[in-house]
Amino acid sequence: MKKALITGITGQDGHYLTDLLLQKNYKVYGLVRRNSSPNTHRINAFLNHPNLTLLSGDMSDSISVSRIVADTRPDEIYNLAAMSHVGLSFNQPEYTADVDALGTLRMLEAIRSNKLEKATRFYQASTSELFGKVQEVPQTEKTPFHPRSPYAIAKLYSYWTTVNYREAYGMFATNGILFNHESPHRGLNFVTRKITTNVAEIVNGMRSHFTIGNLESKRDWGYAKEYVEGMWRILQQDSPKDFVLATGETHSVREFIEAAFECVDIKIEWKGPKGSVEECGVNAKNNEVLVKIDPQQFRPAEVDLLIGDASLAKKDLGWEPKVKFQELVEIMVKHDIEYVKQPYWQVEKTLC
Ligand code: NAP
Ligand code: F7E
Repeated sequence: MKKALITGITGQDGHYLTDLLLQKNYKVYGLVRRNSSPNTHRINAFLNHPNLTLLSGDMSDSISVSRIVADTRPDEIYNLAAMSHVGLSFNQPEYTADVDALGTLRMLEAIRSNKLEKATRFYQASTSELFGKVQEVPQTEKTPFHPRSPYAIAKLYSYWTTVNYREAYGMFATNGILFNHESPHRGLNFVTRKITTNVAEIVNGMRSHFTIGNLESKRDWGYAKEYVEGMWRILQQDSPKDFVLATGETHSVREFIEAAFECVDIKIEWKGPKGSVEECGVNAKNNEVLVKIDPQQFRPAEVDLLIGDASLAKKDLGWEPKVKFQELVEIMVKHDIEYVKQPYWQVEKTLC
């Protein structure tokens, strides 16, 4: 039985990866950080699985990271733990660097200090945010990086540390450069889930409108469930290599909003000067305002356009995403229309 250690197991990707690896008959260990209230809601369904063990640790604490590696001696490590919110990273740059940059170093050093360099394969959750102010369109494994946030800069450190440990110590250490991937398990304060839960609340009569930031930024949005399959395939190769995973399509936040409302038969019309804070989205049928602009949601530096070319993943890994933009939006809206009716929703949204 293969053993895998997942950091960030309580997050969106942690949920899907745990499901995948348990189905593949792995023994799965999850590093979980201490929280004053339960943070395992995404993996509750697996908690009684005999092949899943959660271990207490924190990526900011090298002692716990090293002890967990020593105790579990995994065949594969998926390093998914991160302060993953780009906008918030501007407010918490030091913490973001500690967890997202030094956390990766701590894990790679834990592998070395436990003499597992030749035994343990390492996957680093790298990101399309590395491309930032993009130097070419679409972005591939060869596109130069230009990070635009404390998050992206911390992830750049982790990207190169992973490459360095591969080159310096011959480790099977790889980067998956993943473009945005979403799902009903996405955190509530990322733009897709924010839109789908708000549309769900509007359609259920629980709110009249919601606010949003930059409508024009474009993202290559895929379905998280398919991306964790790519992560696993990256670690099953004969030799370590870095891969872009993306859909090859890009859409703006504005288009995401329009598509989400279309799922509930509402056509959005935009009124007011385009790109201004006075712009708003109204219901074309009755002129009711459904979307307003909130200048607070704009970032000090924005990533305007991301679109990935995952040809290498298709060629080497046989990985190609099937779920594209429209279907992804439908999956999320359909889920959230029911989700916001649950009693705990009122509590959950205030905690977000
Ligand atoms: P997520 O839902 O925000 O999950 C992040 C996970 O990291 C959570 O389990 C969180 O624990 C954990 N974590 C945060 N700080 C930690 C610490 N100090 N010690 C231990 N664990 C800690 O993120 P995701 O969307 O699943 O993304 C997974 C990884 O891929 C992240 O590294 C992210 O930066 C990267 N990535 C994501 C995307 C995307 O579009 N989703 C694209 C490219 C790369 P709590 O549950 O306790 O908060
Ligand atoms: O923003 C704009 C915002 O926070 C997308 C993370 O998983 O993917 C994610 O990072 C866009 C940005 O994701 C709101 O300005 C407008 O242009 O959903 P997001 P992200 O920043 O792309 C990458 C690949 C990662 O690696 C990260 O970990 O939407 N936007 N209005 C808004 N964004 C948010 N959050 N909230 C708004 O109200």
